[in-house]
Amino acid sequence: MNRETPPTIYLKDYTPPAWWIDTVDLDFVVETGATTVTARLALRRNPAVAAQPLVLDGEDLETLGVSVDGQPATFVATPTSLTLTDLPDACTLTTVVRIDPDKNTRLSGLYRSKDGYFTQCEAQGFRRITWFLDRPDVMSVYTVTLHADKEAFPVLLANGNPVAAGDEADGRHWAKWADPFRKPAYLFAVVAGKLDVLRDSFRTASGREVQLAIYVEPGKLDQCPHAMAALQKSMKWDEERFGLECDLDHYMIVAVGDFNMGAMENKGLNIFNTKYVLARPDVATDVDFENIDRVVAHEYFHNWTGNRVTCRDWFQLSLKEGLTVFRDQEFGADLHNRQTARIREVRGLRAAQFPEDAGPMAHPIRPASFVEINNFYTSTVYEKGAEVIRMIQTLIGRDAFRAGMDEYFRRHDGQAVTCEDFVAAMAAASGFDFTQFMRWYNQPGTPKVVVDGHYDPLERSYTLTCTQSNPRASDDAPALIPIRVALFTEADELIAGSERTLQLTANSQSFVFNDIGDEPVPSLLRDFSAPVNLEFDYTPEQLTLLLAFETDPFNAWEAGQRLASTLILGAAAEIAAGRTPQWPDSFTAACRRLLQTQRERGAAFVAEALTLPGETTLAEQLEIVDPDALHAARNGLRRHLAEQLEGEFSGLYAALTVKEAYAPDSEQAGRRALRNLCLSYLLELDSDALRRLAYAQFREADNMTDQFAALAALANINAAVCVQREEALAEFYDRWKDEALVVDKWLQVQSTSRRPDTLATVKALTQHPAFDAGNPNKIYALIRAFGANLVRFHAADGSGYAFMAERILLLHERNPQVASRLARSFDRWKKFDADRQAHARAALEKIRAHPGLVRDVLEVVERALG
Ligand code: B3K
Ligand code: ZN
Repeated sequence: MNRETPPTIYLKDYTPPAWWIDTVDLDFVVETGATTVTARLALRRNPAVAAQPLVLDGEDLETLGVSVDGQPATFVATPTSLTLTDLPDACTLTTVVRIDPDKNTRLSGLYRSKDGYFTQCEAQGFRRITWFLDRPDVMSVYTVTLHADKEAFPVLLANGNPVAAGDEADGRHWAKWADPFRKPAYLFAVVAGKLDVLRDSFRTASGREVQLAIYVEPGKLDQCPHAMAALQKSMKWDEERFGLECDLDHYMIVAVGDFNMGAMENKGLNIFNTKYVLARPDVATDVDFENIDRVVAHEYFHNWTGNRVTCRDWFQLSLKEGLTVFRDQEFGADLHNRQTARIREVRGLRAAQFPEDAGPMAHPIRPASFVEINNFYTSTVYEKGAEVIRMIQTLIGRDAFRAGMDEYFRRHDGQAVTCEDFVAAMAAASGFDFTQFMRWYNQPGTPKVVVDGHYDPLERSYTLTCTQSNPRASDDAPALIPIRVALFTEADELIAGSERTLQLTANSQSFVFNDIGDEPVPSLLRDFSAPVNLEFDYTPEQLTLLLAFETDPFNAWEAGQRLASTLILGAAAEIAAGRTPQWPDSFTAACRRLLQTQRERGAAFVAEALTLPGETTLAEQLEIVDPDALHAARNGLRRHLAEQLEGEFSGLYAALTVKEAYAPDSEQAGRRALRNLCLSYLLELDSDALRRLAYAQFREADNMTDQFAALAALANINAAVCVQREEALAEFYDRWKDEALVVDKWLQVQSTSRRPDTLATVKALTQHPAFDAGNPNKIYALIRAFGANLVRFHAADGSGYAFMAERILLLHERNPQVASRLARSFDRWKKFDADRQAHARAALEKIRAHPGLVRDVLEVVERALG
């Protein structure tokens, strides 16, 4: 193939920068068709490094001028570098470049979206704005001046504080901003747009007043109060839990409809996907409200974990992301419902991170190499990274963890550091030896822990023998795995004193519990104390007991998931062999008890416990997946439960009606979740009356949670005629076609439908006015969500694969980051049968052979084929 292989970057090759950039003065002249950027950089040689030329990074820049200390300079430019030799040890470099944000479809750097111009610089977008040392260990103080048409772009924002503004000729205006904090270029941001603003403020614990502002497209102000409240709650929580105060005078959030990911923590000027800002009960679900809380908090928490202390290099990404996800998880748990928060985290981890860690893109939370850093903003770096931080807290305790955080900031405030630096601060504060623990940072793969229990009646002792393995790791050395356990009697009581956190440090290790009167039932990996697959040879009776009586809600839920998984996987094998699966009455009875105890156990918990494990998670437990059999088995169990428990589901559906005015709090949300779960089970039955019930809920709901739940249940119905389904889909679109985020829901409910004609529907929707082939949210809702629809994407005839390949090739040049995310749909192609594999391989090879394929997609496809 006549293509240049893109270079691989290695962590081991890290060297400190040869130059520092102390201050940056930027001037943006925003005009239709082009923006001119003048940059004045105060450069200084890094005395710790042997003298080297200055090599700046750039991409898609048209260079208009380069001067050093006011004199035109000699330079060597390539499309991606600008090299200057023979510079004095300190000097001012001025560059003038022209960029074209209106044509920037990658949404990296400065780009146009409907209401103005926005930036995204992490990881390497700043080089698309000006020549720079675009690496996080180069930190500078920025001043920024923006000039633009006053009527079209009345709002001009940059990081820091506004220092001056004024009018110019020809109806134009300017504004100057100064950010007092040193920061890496990836935290730079500017915005020029026509935006409405919601203002508020926050008084910090030490009495400083922070001005808060949320900027949104005109007309959307009534969808901002929830995000504002979330911001204020986050600020307070970080003071209380971690003693961290906001250091800014101005904290701004700007929402934009075209954005590659969720949100971005630019210093004092966060830029958010509208999805994580805008909410009103009639347009956002309970889950949306909770996600907004979490994402607003996440970006705010980055102000300390990421911005004040940043990453030395991009391999250290989990230093800020794992830690900040852990912090937002804890915030969410405190704000909503700790039990169900943990359950959902683990559900998410198993659906996304475990497959990633078992597939071609597996990498340690700190990767050792990459081709394209944007491909490593992964579930592993984020969610497994958060699990690693959580394990640190589990091992040393909450107080020592807090002391470790204090020590981390005491040592490293204002610096760009590594994961080792973080762990060293934790070690210093706790005295814990983390040498073995570092394996979690350096090895990929989900460890498997097989546990065996042995009761000795003569000794009255119970011994748990734990054996770990990780075939994805580069060697057999053991990891340090904290395993929380408790023992229960067969008569469902927690055995006093049996709650312990075992530290598994060897490949195989035994732990003895003394003074145990009878053979106990062990509850293992309580609260999911480590991101591992734990196997224990439970009997269904033991799991039923744990589901009913385990006091750790996570492990009670886990027992139910284990029961359901065994049943579904067994049934899938039966179906594949042409037999009809049988369902044991004991499982139905356990589910009935859950429904009956929803008051005591909480509706939110019961809703989680009655949600069967997803097909993607189940598929991970199989060597070769038959997606049709798996799908039939899982839905067969749902239908069986619906038949057996119809009375209970109907009764609870009626009883759980929320009569108070809508509020997205955890109590109400829990009731809605369980009620809507009852509805979705009921719709497994072929009953016109029940479909009318769902349609009535759809019509009458005063909030999006209930309206959408009814729509989602109807959207799965595969009857030859289902008027309720057709009408609900049509009415939903008609009512919400002007609310972009609701249209995304409408697309996604169709792309994730179980119906056999889903691919045809998705193809038709790519031509629908609701779809926009350049908007990431629309692509995620329609195309990526289809890629996660296990049974439809992995259709036996390869049609799903061919479609995905086509969409990736249509998109890759326009938006490499989003195209690369679509390519990840193929990750698990080798888990399917030979015919499916042949189709998937053909699709992947077609993508790989495409001339000019962007390196983002190339890296993913090569690893998949590799
Ligand atoms: N730090 C950003 C992610 C940037 C992704 C760049 N491809 C959002 C976050 O984690 O908070
Ligand atoms: Zn983050």
